[in-house]
Amino acid sequence: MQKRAIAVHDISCVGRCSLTVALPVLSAAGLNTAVVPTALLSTHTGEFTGYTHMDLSDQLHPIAQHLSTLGLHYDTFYSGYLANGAQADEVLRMMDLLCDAQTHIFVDPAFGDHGRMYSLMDESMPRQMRRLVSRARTIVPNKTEAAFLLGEPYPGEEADEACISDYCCRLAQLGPQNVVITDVSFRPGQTGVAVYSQGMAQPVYLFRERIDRVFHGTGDVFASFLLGALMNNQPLETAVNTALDFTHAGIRETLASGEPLRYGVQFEKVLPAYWERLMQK
Ligand code: PXL
Repeated sequence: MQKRAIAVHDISCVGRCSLTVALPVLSAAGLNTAVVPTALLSTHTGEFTGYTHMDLSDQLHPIAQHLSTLGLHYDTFYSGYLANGAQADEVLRMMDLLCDAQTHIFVDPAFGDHGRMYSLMDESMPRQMRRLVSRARTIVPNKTEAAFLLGEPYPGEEADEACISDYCCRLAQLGPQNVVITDVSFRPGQTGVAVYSQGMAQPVYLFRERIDRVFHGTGDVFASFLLGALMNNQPLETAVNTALDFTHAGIRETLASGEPLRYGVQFEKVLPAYWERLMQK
């Protein structure tokens, strides 16, 4: 039977992030994907100014309530960028209404990067996002979000293995079975992720060549590729490798095209190869 996903993120009309990434990637992974927008923005808040922003908090519960009457099973519930911290309450209520014991709750706590929270975030966001993290089976914070979720200051670009390993263990203690921390680097020229599951003594680290530019929406592209691979039954480490490969392939396409990086990663061009990889059993 075809698997069903529900993705709960903002819609940024232009800029390739959130739902405009999650929907095509999960669809390419063969999932029947429902979308619930948390906010509507004209662009993401990264390298644009003058964007519009509409908070859709008051829609989340009515939408979830109606959807719950349909009696559908969601194989995964994928949450990301929220309009404000209080919206976490609404997302938890959605989980109550729409998830069952088999639903893979996958939380991308998308609220910051490079040591700072995103522009529109309020101070309650790390504490509120921690509540979603506690309900999740898998979380994919970047290094900034991992630190802030734990109430720690940003460890800087040079966070060492002991620091990242400590973050993984402490985040897993909040509840999630799987913790994948992105934007990890112990050496110039490399970037990668820490992959940790409850019960492991240490995370596994997977690296790729670092391309020293800021690519907007990379976290969303990586998380969506990862979830698509997990839902196609790839084991965690294999799925992370798949996500890293295709995120990097998308980044190379973007650089080769010359499109300004604020318009996001050209993931579209790698979707056929992604599908092929998922179909190799
Ligand atoms: O990619 C994360 C993200 C999602 N949604 C909005 C953003 C950002 C990052 O800046 O601004 C609106």
